[in-house]
Amino acid sequence: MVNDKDDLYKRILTARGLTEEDLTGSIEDLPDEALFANIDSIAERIREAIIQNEPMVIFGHDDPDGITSTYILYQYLNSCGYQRHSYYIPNRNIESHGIQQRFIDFVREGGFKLVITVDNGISAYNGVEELNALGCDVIITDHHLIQPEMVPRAYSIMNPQLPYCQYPFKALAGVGVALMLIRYLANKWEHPIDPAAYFWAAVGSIADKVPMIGLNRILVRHVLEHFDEVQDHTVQFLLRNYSRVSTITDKFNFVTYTSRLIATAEKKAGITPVCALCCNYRMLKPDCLKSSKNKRIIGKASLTGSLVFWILSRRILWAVCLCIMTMMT
Ligand SMILES: [Mn+2]
Repeated sequence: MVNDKDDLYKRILTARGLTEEDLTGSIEDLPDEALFANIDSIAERIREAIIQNEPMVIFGHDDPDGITSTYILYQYLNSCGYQRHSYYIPNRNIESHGIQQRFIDFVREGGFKLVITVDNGISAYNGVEELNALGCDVIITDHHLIQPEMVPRAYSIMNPQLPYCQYPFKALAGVGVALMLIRYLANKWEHPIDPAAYFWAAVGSIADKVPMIGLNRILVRHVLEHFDEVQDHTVQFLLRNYSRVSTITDKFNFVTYTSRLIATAEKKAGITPVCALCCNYRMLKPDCLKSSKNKRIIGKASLTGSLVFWILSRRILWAVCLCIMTMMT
């Protein structure tokens, strides 16, 4: 009987493409981030930017994976006390994918000296050339496949798909790569990561539909096991509007619910991710709601509040009610 059970267990694992380690590994077992090619030069360049107080901008892909990547890197640098970093996510209603003229103009006008791409950039050869011509260093962090003829001449590139990259787990989402960068910085600078970064990395990874094996699975399980440590305002806000979360299944459902909200918002929301990231929902006025569909708003606002608004923007009426209540108080 025992053998039958063992056999069944192994068959289930095989059918799902899993190994025993996928189910037992912990966050402490993750590969050393130092195995990422170029990561040390990237950390050094970011440290230099912080020490020199250089203006830096995070350029994110306009999908849930890119939004969460931008969010966790921005928040980590915030937690380090850095105050000159900003972010830019193209508005898919009016801009094409990748580094386009609008962003190059934004960098020129803002006098940015460093661009860090998250979840995109590995094939932005021309865009990086133009940024280089402005005297701006570009760090690429990405997980997309390499097209050798398109690899930009960037300051440095972090991507597990690089042929010379020794990092063993290749199926990371863009936000997984961003998280590994943050983990490396946290280790090097002895400055802890907010547990919420793991939560958003799990959400972004699920939304990006990366295979739930190896590191990705460990990440999601870590979040479920340490769910109560996540004090992020956005998560707390969403939880207040969600049914009771007590069992591990409730927690898993909440993580997948959040990833679906983001994915749905990204596909259907008239209010685009960039507007949502840049508008603090508490400051939102009906005019902004009306115009935000086609207007690109760039700025440095409360990312936490704005992520809440963005998620809520799936429920426009709800957001309008919030605005009215805010104006009345
Ligand atoms: Mn992605």
